[in-house]
Amino acid sequence: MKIDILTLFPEMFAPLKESILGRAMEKDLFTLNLINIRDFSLDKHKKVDDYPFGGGDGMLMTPQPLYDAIMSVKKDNSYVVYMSPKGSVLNQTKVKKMASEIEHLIVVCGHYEGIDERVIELCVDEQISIGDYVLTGGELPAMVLVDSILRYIPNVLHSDTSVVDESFSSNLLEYPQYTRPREFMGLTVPEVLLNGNHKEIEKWKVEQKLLETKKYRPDLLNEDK
Ligand code: 4FM
Repeated sequence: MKIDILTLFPEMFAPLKESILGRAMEKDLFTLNLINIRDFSLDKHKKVDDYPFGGGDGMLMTPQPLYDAIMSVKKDNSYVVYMSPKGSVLNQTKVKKMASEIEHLIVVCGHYEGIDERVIELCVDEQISIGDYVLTGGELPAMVLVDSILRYIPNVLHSDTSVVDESFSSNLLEYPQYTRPREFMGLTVPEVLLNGNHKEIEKWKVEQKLLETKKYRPDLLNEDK
């Protein structure tokens, strides 16, 4: 997959270059391109914002730099997403679908009080929200979206099995996990995990997934996905 992120603050995306995604990028498992919208401003002072018609708080991103930035990367196989609380809320089903279907993802990040509506009308295929709360811009949501999608790109994660039977994919939460030592602060590891009976261990894991889900997220048990 190729991903272009359009933003006024490309330096905010440093986290994507660390850890798992950083190593995957070095191995060319995907291409991530950060584009500074300001570079496309035709204004002599590289201005990218202006006052909203009709009044209102704060500044809006003007359409010209944003439109030109999108058009500079958009091709026939591109899918343009604008991160916004107005979008439908992202879930794991959606993440998987995007990972498998999209060849070229363009993520548009707004900042200030919003972007000119005409850019959405002209260029945006879909608005996506990461949850019902309001942030100062689309950069953090874009990182959440991209991170969640890239986990499904082959070889980004160590084992490709962990993606399959993980929380939410089975619509269940993960079972509790333990590593060494066998006793910590007086608390011990469940005996079944130590006895080497793999059939019994698998049965325990399934039971625990159900118990964890009932305890922490009962709403997930009657959710259509
Ligand atoms: C978006 C602020 C655009 C300013 C935002 C502009 C959000 C969310 C969000 C804030 N995006 N899910 N929740 N964006 O809060 O996706 Cl211009």
